[in-house]
Amino acid sequence: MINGGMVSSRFIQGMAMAIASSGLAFAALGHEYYAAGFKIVHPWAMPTGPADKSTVAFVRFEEISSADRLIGARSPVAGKIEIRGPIAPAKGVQASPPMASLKALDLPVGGEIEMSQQGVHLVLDEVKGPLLGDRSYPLTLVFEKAGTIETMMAMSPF
Ligand SMILES: [Cu+2]
Repeated sequence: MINGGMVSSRFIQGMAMAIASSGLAFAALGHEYYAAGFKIVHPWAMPTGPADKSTVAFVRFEEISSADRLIGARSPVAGKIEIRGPIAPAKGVQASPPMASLKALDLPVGGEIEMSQQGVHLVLDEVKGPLLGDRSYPLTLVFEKAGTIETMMAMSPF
């Protein structure tokens, strides 16, 4: 009985450690969501302070096997979300191209799309903040073909 008790408590300890370390790996590698034609990796946004009314969010798309377009996003923590990105300058290359609201973000077959501050990203306006750095909040992504996919956005790039 005593031996059995010790074995099982060691076993439980081992399980707890395994769960803890898999939790760390999960956080480090980022969370993922799957559509039939692509993978959504680690949606995240910048945390906000009490006075902030807007913030930016980023998503990565990988393993795009069927072309689609991101056509919208929404979240209960923002009044509206805009897809924003650089518009091609009329001629030449500028250090920071002007940004504009985009109708859609193309997901081409074989492509890998990484949103960024200088590239395409999401702008959350009318934020019902503060959005705290150690939390996750719902982010719904709307695609032309894949439809609506519910994700959670972490408030950290990692
Ligand atoms: Cu993640």
